[in-house]
Amino acid sequence: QAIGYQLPKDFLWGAAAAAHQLEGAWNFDGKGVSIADVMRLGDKNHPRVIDSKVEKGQIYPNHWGIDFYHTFAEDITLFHQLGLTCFRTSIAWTRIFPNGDEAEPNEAGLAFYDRLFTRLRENGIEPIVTLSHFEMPLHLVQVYGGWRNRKLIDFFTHFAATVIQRFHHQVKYWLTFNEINNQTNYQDPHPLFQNSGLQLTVDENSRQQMFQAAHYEMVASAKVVQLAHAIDQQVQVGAMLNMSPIYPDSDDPATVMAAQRAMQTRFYYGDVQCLGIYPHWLLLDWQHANYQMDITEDDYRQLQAGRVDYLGFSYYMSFATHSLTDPLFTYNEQNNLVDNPNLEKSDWGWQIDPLGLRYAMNWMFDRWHLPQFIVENGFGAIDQVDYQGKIHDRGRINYLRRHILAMEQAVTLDGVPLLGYCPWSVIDLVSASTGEMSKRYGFIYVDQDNLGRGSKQRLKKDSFYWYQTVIHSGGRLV
Ligand code: P53
Repeated sequence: QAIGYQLPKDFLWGAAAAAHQLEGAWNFDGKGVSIADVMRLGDKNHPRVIDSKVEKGQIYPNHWGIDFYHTFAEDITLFHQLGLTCFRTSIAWTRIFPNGDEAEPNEAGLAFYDRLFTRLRENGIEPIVTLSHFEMPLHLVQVYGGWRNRKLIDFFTHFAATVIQRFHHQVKYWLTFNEINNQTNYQDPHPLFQNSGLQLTVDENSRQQMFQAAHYEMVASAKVVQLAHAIDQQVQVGAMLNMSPIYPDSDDPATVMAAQRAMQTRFYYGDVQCLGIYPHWLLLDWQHANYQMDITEDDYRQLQAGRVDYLGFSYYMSFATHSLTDPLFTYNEQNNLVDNPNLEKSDWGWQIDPLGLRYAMNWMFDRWHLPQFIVENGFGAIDQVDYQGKIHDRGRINYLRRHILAMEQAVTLDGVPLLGYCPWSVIDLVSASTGEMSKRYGFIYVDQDNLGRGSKQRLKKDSFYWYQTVIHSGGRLV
């Protein structure tokens, strides 16, 4: 890609979502129960309760989503009006393999995505598809213990081969595991469950279990890269990291070193998926901790042969760490992070840092030398509908504007190759961390509350008209 003063002509302007957060229809047409279907409604002070099965009388917002399963045709008309040239969503594994371990897929599930991708293409919108976005079959958790089990590699690659074989003419860009590195925060049960379907007892070593589960996922991802290329050389498979860069909170060298190790820890997944190697510091860390890891010689070969074609990432915020005295500088996401007094926060406490996006893009390109794709970036906020049915979401526009400018500078001034940009989200949907509807991200408002009540009517926010102009001008008018 040539370095210039503009974004490339074929730059993809899109928006993102995920199956379990918008489709609803959780038990329609043969769909199985996913891990998202047993997570109750929470809020910023009350983590979502995870049930072992669907309980009568409990509130599970992903069961209804925004009913996109039934409204996608009309919703895509709105996406087209918005001017999207791509749309990122995921395939719910449970629509294709309800339990995850079947040999034969559920045709009704495949038919749904066929209709969805066809409708997108008819509207000139390129689908970008995540294979695993926090929605694995619950059965695989109950019977196999989730990704702690090596068998999951085969189940996942069978699922991936089935959908890539079926849809490779319609879908060129795939992503394997959404935000695979959220589980760096292994002290919190939610990312372990959402990423890997892990439910651990207190006497299990959650740090070691996390590394093991992530290893199986990355081997599976590497196999998917290879099988996808064997099916169709045009297909591009990406990794997907949650990029929240971690700064030192002072210029004290012990803080700078702590920040370096924190970055190495939070992003080693990128080393494995982009370079096909485990970093030495981590192998030594495992030795030091006396972890017996199940990693075979063949696994190493797979990782090397299945390096990703591009790097997808989400960007919402940056973190900062204090200094450490431990000679290994072991990163602990629950204890080491501190507020950055230079930055403002969203109502959910997420630090707003547009320049951090440019910093992160440079950091990742220096390290992995791969084309990038921003597959999420956005601002969760409460929106008010006024008496005329208008939504003046100035805070969201301001957030996105500043991030787009930083992204453009990373491309035009720093020369980072970038395939596209997908804000989260095109339309209001169920929050992944809290299950709330009221933590809104969309350009399109959905009249529905946290309990699923409302007309489900779609309304264009001010940000809809603003982003339309951004896209139309090729990113010049922000
Ligand atoms: P919600 C944590 C931190 C940053 C992004 O998040 C995260 C998470 C996990 O919730 O998730 C991504 O809805 C994720 C989406 C999610 C979006 O960011 O918690 O890929 O599924 O909806 C926004 O406010």
